[in-house]
Amino acid sequence: MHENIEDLTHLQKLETSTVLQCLRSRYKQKQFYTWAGPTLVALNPLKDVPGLYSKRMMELFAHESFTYKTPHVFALGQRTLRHLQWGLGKTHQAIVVNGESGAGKTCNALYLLSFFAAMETNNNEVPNSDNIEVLLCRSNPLLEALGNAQTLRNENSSRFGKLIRLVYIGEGANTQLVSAHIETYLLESTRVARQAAGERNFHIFYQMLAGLPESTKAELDLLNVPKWSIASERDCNAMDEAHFHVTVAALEQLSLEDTTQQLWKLLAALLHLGNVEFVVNKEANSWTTDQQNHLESAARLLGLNSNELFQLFTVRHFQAGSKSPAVVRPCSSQNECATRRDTLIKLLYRMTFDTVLENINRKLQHAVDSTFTIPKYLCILDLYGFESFEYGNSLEQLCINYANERLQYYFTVNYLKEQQLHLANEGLTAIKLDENALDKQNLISFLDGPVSVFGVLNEECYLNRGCDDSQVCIRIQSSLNERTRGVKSMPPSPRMPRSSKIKAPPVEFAISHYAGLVSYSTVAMLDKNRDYIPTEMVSALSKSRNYFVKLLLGKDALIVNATHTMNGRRHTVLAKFKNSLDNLMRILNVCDVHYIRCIRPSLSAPYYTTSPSQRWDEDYVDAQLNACGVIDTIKVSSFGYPIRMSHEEFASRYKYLSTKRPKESIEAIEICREITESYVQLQNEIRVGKSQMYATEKGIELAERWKFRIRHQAASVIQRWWRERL
Ligand code: AD9
Ligand code: MG
Repeated sequence: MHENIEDLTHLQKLETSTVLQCLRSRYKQKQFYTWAGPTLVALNPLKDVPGLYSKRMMELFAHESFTYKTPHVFALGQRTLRHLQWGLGKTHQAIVVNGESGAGKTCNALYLLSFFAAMETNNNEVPNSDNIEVLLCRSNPLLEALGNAQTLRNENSSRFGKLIRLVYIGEGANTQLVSAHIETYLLESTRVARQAAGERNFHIFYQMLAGLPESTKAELDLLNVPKWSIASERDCNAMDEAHFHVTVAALEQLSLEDTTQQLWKLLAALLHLGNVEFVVNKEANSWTTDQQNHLESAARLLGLNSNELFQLFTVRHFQAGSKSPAVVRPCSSQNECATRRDTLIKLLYRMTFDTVLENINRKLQHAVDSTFTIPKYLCILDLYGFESFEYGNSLEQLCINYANERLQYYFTVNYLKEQQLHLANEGLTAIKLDENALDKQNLISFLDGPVSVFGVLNEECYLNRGCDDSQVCIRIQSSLNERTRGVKSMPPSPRMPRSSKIKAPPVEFAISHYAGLVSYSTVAMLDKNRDYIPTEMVSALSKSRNYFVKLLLGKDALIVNATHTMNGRRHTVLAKFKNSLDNLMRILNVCDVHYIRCIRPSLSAPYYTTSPSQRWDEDYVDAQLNACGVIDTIKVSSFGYPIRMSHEEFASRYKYLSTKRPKESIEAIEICREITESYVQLQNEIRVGKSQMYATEKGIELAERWKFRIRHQAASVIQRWWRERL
């Protein structure tokens, strides 16, 4: 039997196979959205669906009398907006969009944003280009140009997490959007210096190479260069030039024209820096380069002296104490020079991203006079989904999966509480909840608590005692071995060289996340966590003749200083990330949270496949449903009573077990009560709720068996009656 219903929790049998069946049949019928209780499951159509997000559709969902029962992203938007406008639930609202890479998080978040923007435009009689909703929509292509990239999974993958906070004032129909703020999380800045095979750098580089006029390219020394090592021109695609113009238009519309020229200058400098390689001069115990032209161009564009710039890459400064003079020593390997060069590239890119974001935020921010009105927030969270690669999961994946672990825990706790309330309202207080769902807290403290994976990685960075990758791994494994639930030592990965005699030292540890087991590699993890920026680099940049570089640094210098803790230690990447997630959780805590779980039906690239059936990979969908907790949600909502049906249906199905007959004068609920009360064995297996029946598999099996027996007996009685009369 195929059930095609709009809410998965209404499935008669709540289990993975029926959920999958239902979603598959809906997908084939081009029904891409389904409720799972209050959560919206969004299947990625992998291509544009005419009319699905049209203006007409928005109007339909925005209509006062429209109930938001039909599953759609606009229905969730409308429900959230109603909560905010009419003060249903908490004052502030949040929508969390999650799912794996390419599942459709960013698309759904954008549709939500355009829905909220359209609601405002409806309210404003004359749309004004300075309106927040207009500015917000315009800022998106710019942020995507700087923060998105083509990956193996997604041609437009967001490489940063994003929280858009919309600020409203007023009540009911007079609620009005007045201000907004965009917060970002952990930009994947390593990508700017190096990309995995088959992936690209951030879009902006290719847009610039494809779209800048020749005259500007000449000014930036970008002409006649056979190859850029950080962003090959050969990787430019047909759309980059068109997207370049969209980015430039966004910069203009946000009145950031000033920034535009500076931005090209800085990005060109990064391209030049990426091409600088290092050659050792053994006699002079120093380094030279064959790419003097690129070094000169980079130095000119950054407003620095080329010699001084080269020194930053090739010479290390040590300082024993704050009062003792610095000791200077050439770098010991080509690798070390390249790492220092990449540190500068990453630092400059990160600062550029932050500065553009700051400018956007400045435009979006309108002072809200809170004397007369309390601002209400509506937040949209588009955070990277759970990630697990076969090899080489590193600090980035640890952060991403930790964030998902915390969001999932938050969801489970709150959802459980809501369900408890729901059951209490149903008059079923005696039902015990599955406390195991809360066990996940152990794993979170295991990741970020005082004695934890983060604890070890941070301590080693602070102590700086030269622990190698394998020692770090052993420390993570051994100091935490009492908490075996979360961590297991892993055999060396097949890529690691193995010797039959020498046992390879461990560099991998595994964590059993709610979404699956992930094996992490400790190779270079400490360096990534330390994210060391040499002080001589900061002081050289502060002397730049380019005011934009100084501007970038002025802000970041504060950050660099601020990243020193009380006892003079720099905050690590993990410490900063944990901090920003703590803040995020504080925001979510004061919000009613609504969820969109995005599911990608198969790994096939958008547009390339033709028939919908080709685009459905059952195992892959199953894994995602588990990973983003949809199955959990449904299980939680069934609490050991997975079968639910209306009183009427139960009464009509099991009328044989009752002495009463369904009649208009007798309410179905009375028949249900009579059945469960008269069959002692059913009492704990089938419960009568105020709005529906709750049953276990066993309860239904018993009821069916008795029904069969009674019908059989009745049939025999009738047969006997006839036989006696014939
Ligand atoms: V990542 O974690 O940032 O790599 P997302 O954000 O989950 O990822 P994204 O929204 O970028 O995925 O969607 C990936 C692609 O799927 C898009 O580029 C579209 O081609 C396609 N997509 C996603 N959602 C829709 C949709 N609702 N309608 C049509 C869609 N196409
Ligand atoms: Mg995205």
